[in-house]
Amino acid sequence: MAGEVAVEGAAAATEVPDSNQQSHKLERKWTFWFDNQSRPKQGAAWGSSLRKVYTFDTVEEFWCLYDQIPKPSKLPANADFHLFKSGVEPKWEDPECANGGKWTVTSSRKANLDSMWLETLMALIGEQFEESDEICGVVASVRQRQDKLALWTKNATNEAAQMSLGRKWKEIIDVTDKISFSFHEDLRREKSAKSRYSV
Ligand code: MGP
Repeated sequence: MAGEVAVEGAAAATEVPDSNQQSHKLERKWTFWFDNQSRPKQGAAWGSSLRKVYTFDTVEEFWCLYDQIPKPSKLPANADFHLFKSGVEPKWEDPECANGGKWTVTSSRKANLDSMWLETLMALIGEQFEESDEICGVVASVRQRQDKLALWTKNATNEAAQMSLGRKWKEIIDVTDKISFSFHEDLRREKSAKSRYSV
C-alpha cells in the first residue's frame, strides 16, 4: 500500500544518528506506529495493518525521523499515525490503555492538522505535561469526514488528571473550541458513545 510503503520506507532509509555520539537523551523511549486502513483486506480484523515504524530516544533521532516521515496531511484517507510511549501498543487491548480514554480534537484544515501534530509530538517527547505518566500517546487520524488528533491517556476515571491534561493540550495546540474526552470502554461497547468530559 502506497502510504505504508512510504512511511516504512522512509524510516528504513533514514540514517538515524548514533544515539551514543549525539546524546541529547529524551526522558523515555517513544515509538512511531502506522496503520493504513485505506484499502482494508476483506474480513481483516482491526489492527491487522497496524505496524511499528521506529523507536527512538534522542532529540536528534526524533528530528531525523520527523523530517523523513510524511506529515499526517500527506497520508491517505483512513490512515492513522501514532506516537506512543515505547512498550505501549496503540490499542484498547494494551494493558496501559485498557482503562483509559482519549481527548479528541478535529481539524478541518490539513495545515492545521500538521502543526497540531508537531506541537503535540514536541510536547510529549519534551515531557511538557505535568501528568506525563498518565499519557499513552497521540494518534493522527485521516478521515473523509474530518481529520483528527487524539491524546490517549491511562486512567479515564481520574477526572482531575484528564481535565488537567485536556487543558494543557489545548494550550499546546492553541485550540480554544471545546474538546471532549471519551472512555475506550464506552467506545468498545458503542462506536458513537457519548463523551464523558469536556474542556
Ligand atoms: P476509530 O478509527 O478509532 O474511530 O475506530 P473513527 O475514526 O471515529 O471511525 P472510522 O470508522 O471513521 O475509522 C473505528 C473502529 O475501529 C472502532 O469502532 C472499532 O471497531 C475499531 N477500533 C478502533 N480502535 C482504536 C480499536 C482498538 O484499539 N481495538 C480494537 N479491537 N478495535 C478498535
